[in-house]
Amino acid sequence: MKKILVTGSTGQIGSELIVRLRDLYGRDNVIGSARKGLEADFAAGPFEHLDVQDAKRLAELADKHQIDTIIHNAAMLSATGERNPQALWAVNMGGLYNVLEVARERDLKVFTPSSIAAFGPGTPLHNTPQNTVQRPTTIYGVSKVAGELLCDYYYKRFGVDTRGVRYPGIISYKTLPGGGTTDYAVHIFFDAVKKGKYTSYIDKGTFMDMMYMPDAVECVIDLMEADPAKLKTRNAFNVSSMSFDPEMLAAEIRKHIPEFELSYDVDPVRQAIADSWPNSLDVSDAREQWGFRPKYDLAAMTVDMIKGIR
Ligand code: AKB
Repeated sequence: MKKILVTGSTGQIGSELIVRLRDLYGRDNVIGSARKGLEADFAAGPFEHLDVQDAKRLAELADKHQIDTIIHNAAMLSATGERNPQALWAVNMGGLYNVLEVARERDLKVFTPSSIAAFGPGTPLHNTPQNTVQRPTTIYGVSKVAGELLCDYYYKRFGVDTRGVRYPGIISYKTLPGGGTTDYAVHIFFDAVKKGKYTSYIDKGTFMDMMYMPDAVECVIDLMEADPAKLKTRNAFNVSSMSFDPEMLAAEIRKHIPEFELSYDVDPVRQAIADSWPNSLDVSDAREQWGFRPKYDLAAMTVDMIKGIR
């Protein structure tokens, strides 16, 4: 990667990823982009307004900046998607299609994240394999399965160097998530530190995969720098570094904030989504093919989160 365009660079993952990319590849070699109206830090490095549904503008930016890689993060998440499925399809699928077409025409590399949402009922819940049943029940999940297949197709049919991971819930104290089902695992830390209590919209006993932001950022770089000959999987790799339910997370937080209280007010929409997702992923393909080695487990992440928020 020499000249990188990051879409959705003001979002939860995009805004932290771009900082690391600029450290590694040089400030002026990493172009941030987001829709007009989203807060952009123009002082931090080159930034362009881009709605990924606008194919012409995307192509113009690729040419203007002589891009060789697109890291395509712009997307709507699971809970927001259920409120407006039509908009999600237009943004997630329209955006990815435009990115792949621009990449095909210019021989660019593409990273695009899939998600644990690409799984659904019928998928093995524990140690979910890389290749298994994918019958999601959310529009977000449907867009992720379609996106994985589209990336696979562009790789096989046109030779576009497409790479991706299935992100679990991503936890950070620097940027807040928006519109996801796993967001509770971020909010709980802020409320624990600031109020000493949290009301969870996800029920006890609901396990989901999670990852700490520094590992989520590093895995994009590791995957994009991996030797293409070693990558057998072109749809999206299972990645995860921990799996917990709200009770387990609360118990870890109580090691640092003993008075922390957890209560529940379950949201049926997000609970149904969480219930349809795996409890824990098998990440062995990512380990074997490009050396995925996350650094943070639940204990290490909890220490860092609480320190960061305080
Ligand atoms: C969401 O909850 O929608 C996302 C995801 C797992 O893709 N965090």
